[in-house]
Amino acid sequence: MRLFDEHKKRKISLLDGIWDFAPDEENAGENEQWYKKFPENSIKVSVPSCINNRLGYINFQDVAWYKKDFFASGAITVKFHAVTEYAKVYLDGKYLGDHYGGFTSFEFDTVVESGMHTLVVRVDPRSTEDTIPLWAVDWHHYCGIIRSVEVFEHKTVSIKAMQADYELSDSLTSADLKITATLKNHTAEKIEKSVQIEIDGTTVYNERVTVGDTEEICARVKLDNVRLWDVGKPELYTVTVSTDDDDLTDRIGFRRIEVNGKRILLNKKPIKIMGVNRHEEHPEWGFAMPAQLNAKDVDILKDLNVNAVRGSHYPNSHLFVDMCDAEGILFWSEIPMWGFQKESLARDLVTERGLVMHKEMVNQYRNHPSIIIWGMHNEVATDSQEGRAITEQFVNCVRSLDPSRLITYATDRVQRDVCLDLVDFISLNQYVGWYGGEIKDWAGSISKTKNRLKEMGVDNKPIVMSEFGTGAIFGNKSFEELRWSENYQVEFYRHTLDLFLNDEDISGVYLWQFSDIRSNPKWSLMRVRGFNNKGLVNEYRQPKLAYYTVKEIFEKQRSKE
Ligand code: ADA
Repeated sequence: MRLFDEHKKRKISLLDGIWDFAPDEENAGENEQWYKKFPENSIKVSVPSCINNRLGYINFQDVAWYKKDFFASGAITVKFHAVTEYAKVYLDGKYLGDHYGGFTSFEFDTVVESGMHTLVVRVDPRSTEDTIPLWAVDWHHYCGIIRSVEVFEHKTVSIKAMQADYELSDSLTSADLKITATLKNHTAEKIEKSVQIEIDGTTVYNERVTVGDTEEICARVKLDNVRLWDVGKPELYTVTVSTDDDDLTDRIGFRRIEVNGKRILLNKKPIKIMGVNRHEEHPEWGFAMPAQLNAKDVDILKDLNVNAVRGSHYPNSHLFVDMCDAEGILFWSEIPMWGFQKESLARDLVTERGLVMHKEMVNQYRNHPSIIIWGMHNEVATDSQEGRAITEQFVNCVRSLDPSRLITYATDRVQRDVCLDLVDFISLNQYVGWYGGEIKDWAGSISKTKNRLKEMGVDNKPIVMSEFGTGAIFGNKSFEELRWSENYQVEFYRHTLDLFLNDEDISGVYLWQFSDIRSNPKWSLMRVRGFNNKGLVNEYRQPKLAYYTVKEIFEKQRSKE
């Protein structure tokens, strides 16, 4: 689902709704060919959803099967917006294909006779040492078909993808825009099509194109008097590629993000990032957050006066990023590579999967103007040669696909890190005053970090505090600033935000974290209630005391700018 209609001409069947579901704890379904004969004792579940939100399934981490019947005829595309983690897809008893990676979309083209058809999906959420994420992450492994499923019926040629790249002039007043669209011919013969591209209703391309199997078209457009997309000023342009019987719409925005010495510049002006880390997660919905809850989160984020969100730790739904586009909130997107040790980083399959995840993330999300940062990974062994090798590959891959955005990764080991030269700015995850030390130790810790960056010769880059925070149990108030109290969290953010927002070398902050989240049973001894309690709001989005503190500090900071 998007915040606008992607297609007006295309025939779409949205398969969201009630599906048959059969858990396969013994992993017998493939041998027993459940894709041909679905188990009779299956239950009904709604899609999209996370199976873990059903009673009795909270820790379900086994293979499971889903089935749905639908009507279609002719050339079709079956599109899954996200299945966590590994999906094998069968249509009418035959294997259609597979996909690894839980937070990006994938699709299959095929041809069917007119009539009812049966879609069966085998979902494998099991973690191994080659999976991204690994088992031991600090979030709940919600699994299932977590985002929508659609079937497209094509008449002749479909518009598969559209990518908008641009260069802004020095004065940022005009843009050289390059729109690339991929066309796919679903008929057996070559076909001639008249293809149009419109920007905000004005036709900028109108050509007859001969389409073989697939065809890429490219329109170059010079736009003057460009309305810039900016924080709180979300100027968007609607781009539509269409033929007589298909269309594809996306929304783009023009802005420049760059690093200049120790500053991050948005549209040539230094910015102070005032952000939060946010999991797209809710205790009753898991990752399958309904649109209305995502919209409510955006309302709260605006009320909190943030100008940025880090989508920790996986690509968020397009809908949420659309909302960031539409509200002028900056977004950091990353893949779910969290906490890998060097042995795991050395595994070929891990690199291979990580690269695919980066490619899919960049290709699928690149038109969003709110995304200014691609995150390579989070707290992995960047103090090792294995860490350097994989980081180098990720950085090269992402830069070659998209040189227009900033690249970083979040490090928790700056004193020993050997990869910091590879990225545009340095992102520090530090928990002084929580896992170790006292709140008053922050100043010393920051100056130690700066000295180390100098020794390593990377002190010429901007610094962002990508994670810092304290656990506060909602409702736990105290006269003193005791750990786990809301009062300690208030004290912590008063002190740290005063320090960071007034430090010329620090380009911004992402507080850990927006809301409390359900954690992984692995950490149950550290995670009171089974939740990571460092939210400014609890898991039901009720504000803690620190919410108001941060809101006020961010408001003051905004009024200075
Ligand atoms: C890490 C990690 C987060 C969260 C945090 C914490 O920095 O990146 O996902 O686990 O620590 O709360 O300890």
